[in-house]
Amino acid sequence: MKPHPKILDKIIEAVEGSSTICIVGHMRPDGDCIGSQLGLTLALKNLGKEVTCWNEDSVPDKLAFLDPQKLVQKPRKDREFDLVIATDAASFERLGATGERISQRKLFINIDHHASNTRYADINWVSPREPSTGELIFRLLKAANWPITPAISDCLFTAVSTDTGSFQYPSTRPSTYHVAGELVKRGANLARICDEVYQSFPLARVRLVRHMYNKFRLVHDNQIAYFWLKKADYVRTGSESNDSEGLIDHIRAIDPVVVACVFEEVEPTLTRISLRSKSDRVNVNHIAGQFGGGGHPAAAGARIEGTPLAVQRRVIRAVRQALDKNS
Ligand SMILES: [Mn+2]
Repeated sequence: MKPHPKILDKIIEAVEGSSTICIVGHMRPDGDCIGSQLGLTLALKNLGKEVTCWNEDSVPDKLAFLDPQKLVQKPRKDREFDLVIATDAASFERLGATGERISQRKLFINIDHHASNTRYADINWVSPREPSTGELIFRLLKAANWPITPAISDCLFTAVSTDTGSFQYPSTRPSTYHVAGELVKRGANLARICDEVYQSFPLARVRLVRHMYNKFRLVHDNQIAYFWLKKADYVRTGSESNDSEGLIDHIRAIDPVVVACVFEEVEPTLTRISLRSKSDRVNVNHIAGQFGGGGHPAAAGARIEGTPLAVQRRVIRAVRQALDKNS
């Protein structure tokens, strides 16, 4: 094993010197966020720490199997903590309402892999070459010699698997497979995880997928694919915002498509965009950055004010420009 970075010693020391610890994550949590939050929560509970795990939004249904004890809870008022650790949250704003609830703390640690991370805590372990925060949590537990139980392995394997698109995204490295192997060795239940996460879509989501295939548009020589998700689409299909996660991968997977974009209506004049790029030619983190958002070179997002049509025009124009500049 390579020697671990010094910052890990600082984090381990901070955890060992704390009794009350709160683990927080970003709004609309994904597999990496929930897996990292829960994996770390379980590990620190096993050390005898008093651990609270907070997220503004609830655990998506497909990840509920990771949390039979219902450890992930909505933030509450007036709690004090020796230590707060944020996982997978690129900015303080991404914590949402949770951010307002963690002001009574002695120390704040930020563990994340987003290149756009704003380093908002007292100790920031930000490693953009890592494809998931789950991999960082695994390295932390290994370096600290804190036991990695089968339940923790399930959480971290889910984190690593979901943030790499099942080990397919180019961010996947040899060490990612190594970590996944170590987690399976420690009891991660592959069959259960794959069944729950990838083979158990609710029917409402399938209706949403059908809607997406009917409505998506191709522009710029079929190199850009996009579609809109309106509130009415959720109502009509009986689905909820959670169900739209990963929908973008369907249009990303079309051969001539280089950049995929989903526009989602939040309010009549507020749109959430998700961007995916299949090529080094287009860095969608930069495009999202033009609109006040961020993420990774191949996957990023933003929230943009304006009428839907104006937002669509501005975003598609930015994507066209990025494609033309590097063609
Ligand atoms: Mn992540």
